[in-house]
Amino acid sequence: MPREDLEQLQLERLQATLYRLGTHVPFYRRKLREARVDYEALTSLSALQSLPFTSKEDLHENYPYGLFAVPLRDVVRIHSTSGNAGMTTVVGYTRNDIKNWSDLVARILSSAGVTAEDVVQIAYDYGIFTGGLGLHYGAERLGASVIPISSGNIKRQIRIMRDFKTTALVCTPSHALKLADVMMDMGLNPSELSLKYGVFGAEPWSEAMRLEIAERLGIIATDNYGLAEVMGPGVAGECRECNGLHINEDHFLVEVLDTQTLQPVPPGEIGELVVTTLTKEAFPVIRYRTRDLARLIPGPCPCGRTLGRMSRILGRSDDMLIIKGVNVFPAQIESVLTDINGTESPYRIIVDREQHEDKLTVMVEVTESLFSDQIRKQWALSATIQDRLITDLGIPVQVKLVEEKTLERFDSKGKKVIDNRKL
Ligand code: DLL
Repeated sequence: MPREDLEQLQLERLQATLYRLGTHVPFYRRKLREARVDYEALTSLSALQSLPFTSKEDLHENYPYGLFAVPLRDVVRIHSTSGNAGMTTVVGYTRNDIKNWSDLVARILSSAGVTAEDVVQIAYDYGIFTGGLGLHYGAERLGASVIPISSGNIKRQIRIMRDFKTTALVCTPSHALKLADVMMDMGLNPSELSLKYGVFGAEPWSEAMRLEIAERLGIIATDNYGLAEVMGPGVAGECRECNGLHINEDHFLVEVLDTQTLQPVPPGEIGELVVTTLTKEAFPVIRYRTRDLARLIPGPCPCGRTLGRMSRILGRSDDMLIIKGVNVFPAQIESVLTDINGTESPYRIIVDREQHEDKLTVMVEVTESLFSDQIRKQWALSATIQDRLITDLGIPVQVKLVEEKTLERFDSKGKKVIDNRKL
């Protein structure tokens, strides 16, 4: 679509979204009134900059259904971000939202090279996380033959990949490398497989990882991005040029803002992605602060698509970590420790990547008396902390108790996190 037509479509859809929110969601009605936005008189996309922001905190304060713009009767699906207890975010979809979502994910798979001829194996978790079902519906929409293998039992995933002649693999990039490792252990050469494409997302990765995956699995590896708050996968994805992710701009307005001033950064510079949905019915959001850092890539793409491009995700403007594809906030860990110990004990969060698998270790200081002579108590405490963390975070955690005053004292939370992964 020519840019001019696209912008006209965006404007019309933005008006409709604001009308929907102003009419049906008290939170937005109030915010729009406070910002003195006359959404009925909106005549240009530049008005976006006068609209209020939406934050994760706004979502929490209106938990569970306060920001839904339709009655539950019209909601056919409910999802959440990959984060677990304490930070749960609930998002809903109407039948039409699911249709649009499927179309957009199909578009992303198609730009990555996947067609109706392909056998697509989806190794994302099939659950409340948007990855599994989101990619599944998109691949079906494309007409591909979909294998909903989900995330467990890696050897079985590989056997099925070989026997069912899978041509496209859909999962996190670290899972792809893990699969390559296990294939080696099984004595299976990836050239015996039928794989052609890998469509990867849901966690940060690097160009070096792309090259490694492409080489080891003999595939074209593309990146795709999304988040539950605005839809799930389907927001942006790479074409086979592998040089930036095309943003599905007919459904999302993406701004890149300076994290301090919240003003647009000069074109091509890094800032925080702020997303406004244009077609969502059940859960539209205005200027959602994703906290993901990226930059826009100016200029047309040789593939011919007119949709603008963004870089891969280059970092976060908050302290969220993505461990085994799951969003984890240090504050969740801290609150478990405070709950169990009654006070805030010094701790350290260590994230490693061993054989392409993320490992989370939490080191906690305990009093000298407990540390020196009460081994059984120590084990019990460490098991209690571990159980609670596993339940709250939804991923495996190793807990190590250390002697008082072993860990350096830091004021800032950031320094309590040691991320050794070279992404
Ligand atoms: O991860 C949705 C998704 C599923 C995207 C499958 C792509 C493929 P959430 O659980 O809400 O949703 O987590 C969203 O994950 O804000 C980013 O920080 C991170 N993220 C998602 N895709 C990428 C990517 C899904 N390609 C959060 N590169 C986002 C880097 C990514 N980070």
